[in-house]
This record gives sequence, structure tokens and C-alpha cells, in this order.
Amino acid sequence: MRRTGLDETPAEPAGAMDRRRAVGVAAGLLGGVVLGGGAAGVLAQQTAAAPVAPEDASTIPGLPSGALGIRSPFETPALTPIGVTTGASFSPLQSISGTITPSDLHFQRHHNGIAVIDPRRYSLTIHGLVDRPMVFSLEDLRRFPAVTRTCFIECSGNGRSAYRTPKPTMTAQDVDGLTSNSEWTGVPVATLFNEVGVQRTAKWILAEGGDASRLSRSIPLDKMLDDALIAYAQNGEAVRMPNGYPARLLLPGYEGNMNIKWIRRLKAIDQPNMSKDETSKYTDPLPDGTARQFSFIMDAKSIITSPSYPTQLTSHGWWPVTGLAWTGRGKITRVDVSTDGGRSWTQAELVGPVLPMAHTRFRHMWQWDGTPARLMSRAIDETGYVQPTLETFRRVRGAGTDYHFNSVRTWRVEQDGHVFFEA
Ligand SMILES: Nc1nc2c(c(=O)[nH]1)N[C@H]1C(S)=C(S)[C@@H](COP(=O)(O)O)O[C@H]1N2
Ligand SMILES: [Mo]
Repeated sequence: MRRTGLDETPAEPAGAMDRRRAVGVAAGLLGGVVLGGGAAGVLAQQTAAAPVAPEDASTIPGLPSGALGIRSPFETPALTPIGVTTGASFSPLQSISGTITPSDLHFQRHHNGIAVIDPRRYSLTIHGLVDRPMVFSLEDLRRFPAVTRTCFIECSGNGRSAYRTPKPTMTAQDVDGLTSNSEWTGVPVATLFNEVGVQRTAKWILAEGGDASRLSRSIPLDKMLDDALIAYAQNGEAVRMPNGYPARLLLPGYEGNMNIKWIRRLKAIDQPNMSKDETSKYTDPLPDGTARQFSFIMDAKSIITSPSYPTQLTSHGWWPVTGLAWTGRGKITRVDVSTDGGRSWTQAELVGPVLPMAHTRFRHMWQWDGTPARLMSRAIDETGYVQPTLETFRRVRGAGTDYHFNSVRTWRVEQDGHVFFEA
């Protein structure tokens, strides 16, 4: 008897035989996924056989309900880590649909490893030019009225290797994987400042992390009062450990390094602290020999994530050209797409939600006629700022610039449909 639908009564009930088969299938299916952690687990995952699924999942009982949701073993998006303690892990932009970055795929950038912090011993101290210096526990922070907002965090070094050493075999992840977008929940810094009474002479806030790098940056008081959060939740759960558990500073639209993770101290001061992280690092050398300092805001930027290397277009006809656009200056208002290397541009569709300081999905339906093409995207934000071409970017910022790489990216589509990164 052929079984065609869920509503049909199975010819025979799922018995012990079927259950054994299901378990066998499950073991094969999960072989590479549920093994122990550590290097052994990672190794096992790499060497695991390809997953197998039953011919027809409707004919045998499924897997037992789990303590955690797991990805289908047919989906294997992963970060690409480089470096050990001073490292970074790039987010697989090409595997992401919509705008939210799954928490375990949020990029990571650590100056001295991932701090492991016991939430019961965590504290945030606020002192300096304040009337009432205070120490807040995690519980204290959670008792204040919370705010939830979606925004991106982008490392200011994002795009550096694509600028310095572009290679045709770079993926979207390799090119721009140091940006991610989450729904963050936490307490507004303004609320905490109300508690401690920030004095009139305070103009800057020194923010310091509790990790071994003790990363610290000076942040203008106005920004802290405007929209800064001490975030303790990410996409509905506690902030992930690599992203600053149990709490991080969130500065919507500001360069990644200022979003201090494992935040332990805020000090109200009257001038910038000139800490190592804002003098030796995070200044931008310019062609005339001077350097930009305090380049806080991330400029508008976009990247096509599909099609992108290593995709091959399998036939002529309609293909969605889609990607992400974002700006630290508010909302993305327009994204233009070119399929002819920038000679002509068409306004792409913005796929909602379009939120300020958040990744915004764009889409342009493109009819590929089988001839070579060059795909580009150009983001425009609500201030009228237009994402610069590579030529303009080179001229203004020079070859030696070190941060804020936001020029237009180009993917080359060859006659056989293979897609390669160009610049
Ligand atoms: N305490 C602390 N905060 C930190 C860092 C760090 O190493 N230590 N790295 C910074 C940098 S350079 C970036 S780009 C962002 C990265 O945040 P993520 O790892 O959650 O993606 O965190 C910033 N905050
Ligand atoms: Mo960064």
C-alpha cells in the first residue's frame, strides 16, 4: 500500500521494529552532532559521515523530544575562527536569512580570550564624577525597567583583508563576517546614571571590561545618555559567553570595540581617558600623514550575500540578488543594485523590518541571461550618506587605512555561473 499523506492510516502500526530503525537512523543522523565537547567533539564533527535521513520520515517514529533544539544535521553554518586569545570568529553572512544573527553565529572578537564570569560574583561599578558611587549586581540590573532593541555590532576592522588582500575565493563571511545583528535587552545607562547622579562637569565615560584585556574606551556622555544599554540578554536568552556574559555595553551604531563586553566599570570623567585602546589602536591613518581619532560611528555599508562565492548559478533566468545593509546613523533608506559593474543601478526592495542601526535585508530580482556580470550593492542612509565606491574610498582614506572599510563590494558572475569575489 502506498502512503501518500499524513492523514492516511498507516498499513501497519509503528512497532518495535520501526522504533529500532528510527533509533538507528537517529544515531546516523546525529552521529556528528551530539558528541561531547572539546577538541574530541570538534574532531568527531569534522570526520563524521554525511547525515542520512529515512526515505520517508512519515513512516517511522521521529526522534525523542530534546533538552535543546538542534540544527538539522543537513545545515552546518559555522563561524570561522582565526587566532587564539587575540582572535576573531567570522559570522557566515551567506547562511543567514532575514536579519537576525542566530546567537551562536554572532561574530566574536576578543583581545585576550573569552572571560568566564560567575554571574553571582559579577558587578558593575559606577564612579568618578557622580554624587553617589554605586556597585550593581546582576540582579540589581535586572530589577530596573528593561529596554529591548535590535541592532548590529560591527568590528571597525571588518573588511580589512578584503581591502588589503582581496581573493576571488573569499566568501561573504571572509569579506565582511565581523558584523552581526541581535535583539538585545538590558537597562538603559541613563537609568543607572540617574541613580548615581552624574555631575555637570562630567563629559566622558570611561567603560572598562572585566576580561584579561581590560579593554577600555572613553565614550561621550551624550551617547551614554541617549541610547546606551547595559545588555544582559541577546535574542531572548542570557548574552552568550563570547559576546560578554553576563553583561555588555551596547552602543547602537558605534564601532564594535566600544561595545565593551563583560562590562565591570563606568567612570564619569571630564576629558577622554586616552587609554591604550584609543591611542595605539582604533585611530585611522590618513594619506596626508595625520590620523582620525574617535571615529565612533559606523558608516553606511552593504554586501550582497547571495549569490556570492562559492555559489554557482545553475541556470539562466530569475535569481534573487539579496544581502544586508546597515548604518550607524539611523535607518537605511535605499539600496541600489548594479549587475553591470556599476554602469547602471536599480533601486532594490527593502525587506522589512527596517530598523535604525540594524541590519536591513534588501532584494533585487535579476534575470540572468548567461553572460558574465558584476554584482554590486550601494547603501544610502537617512542622512543622505552614500556608501562610497572602492575608488573614492582609496582616494580619501589611502592604502594604509586600518578601520572602517565600507566601500562597495563586487561579485563577478562568470559565463558558467560561478561567482567570485572581486573587490
Ligand atoms: N571587554 C572586552 N570588550 C570587547 C572586546 C574585548 O576584547 N574585550 N572586543 C571588542 C571588539 S574589538 C569588538 S568588534 C566587539 C565584538 O563583540 P562580539 O565579540 O560580541 O561580536 O566587542 C568589543 N568589546
Ligand atoms: Mo573590533
